[in-house]
Amino acid sequence: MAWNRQRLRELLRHQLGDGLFIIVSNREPYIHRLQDEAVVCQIPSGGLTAALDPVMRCCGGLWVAHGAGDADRQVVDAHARIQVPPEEPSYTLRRVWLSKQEEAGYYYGFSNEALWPLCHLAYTRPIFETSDWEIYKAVNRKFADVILEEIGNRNAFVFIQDYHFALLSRMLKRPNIRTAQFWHIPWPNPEAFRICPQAEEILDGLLGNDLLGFHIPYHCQNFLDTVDRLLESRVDRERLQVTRGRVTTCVRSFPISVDSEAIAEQVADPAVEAEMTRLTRHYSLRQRIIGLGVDRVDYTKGIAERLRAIDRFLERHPEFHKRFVFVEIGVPSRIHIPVYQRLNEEIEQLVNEVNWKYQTDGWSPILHVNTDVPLTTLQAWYRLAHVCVVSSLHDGMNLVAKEYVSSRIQDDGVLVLSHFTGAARELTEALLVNPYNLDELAEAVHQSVIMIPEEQQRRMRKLRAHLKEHNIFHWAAGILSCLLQVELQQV
Ligand code: GDG
Repeated sequence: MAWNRQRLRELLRHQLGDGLFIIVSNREPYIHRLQDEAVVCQIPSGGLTAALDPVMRCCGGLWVAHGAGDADRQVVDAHARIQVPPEEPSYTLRRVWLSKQEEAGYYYGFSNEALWPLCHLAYTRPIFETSDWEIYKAVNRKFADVILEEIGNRNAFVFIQDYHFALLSRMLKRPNIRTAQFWHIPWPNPEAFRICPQAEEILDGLLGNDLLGFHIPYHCQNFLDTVDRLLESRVDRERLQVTRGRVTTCVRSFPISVDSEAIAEQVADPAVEAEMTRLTRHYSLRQRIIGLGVDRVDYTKGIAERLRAIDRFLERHPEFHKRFVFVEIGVPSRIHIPVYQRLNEEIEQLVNEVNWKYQTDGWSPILHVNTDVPLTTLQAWYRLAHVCVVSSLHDGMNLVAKEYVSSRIQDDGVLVLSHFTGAARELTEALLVNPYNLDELAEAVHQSVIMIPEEQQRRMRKLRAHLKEHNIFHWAAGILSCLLQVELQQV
């Protein structure tokens, strides 16, 4: 039987006992902003929130995160807490306040200028500033203090998210606390990782966890190789665990996913269908073949490569002029970092160049949407698109690929997917491509637009069947039951 909300809830009720369950992440699942002098609550886009909110709704507990919204302070109680989601309060959000300087050093600096490029092999050089590292450590300490205050002397399971908190588990180490950490981005090989001046401290920090999760076995192997090479410890490759001092850390893969059944229901909603009609009219898309790309604008996502491939496809196949439109939805992110500013400019320029080259009779091949689109609109695009292109140069998993497949309720459409995503290990019925190979990517776009309906269905059915089983609850149940077992063994 596939994992669902109910089974996950039972697992947690059964195994958690009276223990407190805590999630820690940099980004909060709900953010309060001021709009036209009123406070509005928004759900930030990004893979992590989409994945973990359904889990938290299931089990209650506490979510600790950076309070980043300009109205966040107005709505919390004296302990910086608020019940969420607003429409159906089911768990507590505890906000941690960071100064501009802390945000600059910990988030933009060490997390996103050092660790992000270090772990993604996308040929962007990491920048290691000692001052950023000092702030990163201090912010990890600040979160640890908040969490310890919340836990008191209860038993607690803390589930830490991502590369913003490499040092947190070590700081939380107490007999009443068990921690698991999920690293949402790739782990590179030891040669790539060892250039980091703080490599040993980071590895030592992560080995404070009882359980450390990555998306795919390859990232686990890279992590074990890195520890073996750089740190005094015992690496057991049979059992996939590392012992350092008196702590043993299990290292396992848990491929993250989406709530595929919920997505299939949501996209069939009349509101999504009305939005499909509106978009088709508004952008004159009737009779057109629609291609789609959706990302946070990031140099790891291969957006420029994708746009160049569309150019190459149109160059080689003029019969698709006026028939094909590629919709590129790119939400700007991390815009305080210069390399991201340059990337936004590069994409803007490429879109203009390709459109200028081909546009005629009211047709432009690329429709560029560079703002965050509402969920209903995103789902309408997923349903309208005949092909979705995910061309990441390196990506831990990539949830867009899984959302697109989950939205294809008529079993049609084609997914073009980079080999260098975690998702490519599972979604093998996609057209798998090397995004560095422009001709191959352009050819995959061509193949998908000429693919006969029977072949589309054969592939899409297999992809959908896989996600029905390997959904977000399967991921959460895997990692949480593994964490809760760790507790039982060690008591
Ligand atoms: C990291 C890892 C891993 C995007 N634009 C809009 C929007 N989105 C949503 C998508 C999707 C999410 O953002 C992006 O998820 P990804 O998985 O592609 O990417 P990252 O943010 O880089 O996430 C990644 C993930 O963590 C989870 O572990 O898969 O490898 O890099 O959910 O739908 N949502 C809305 N409007 C937009 O304009 N509503």
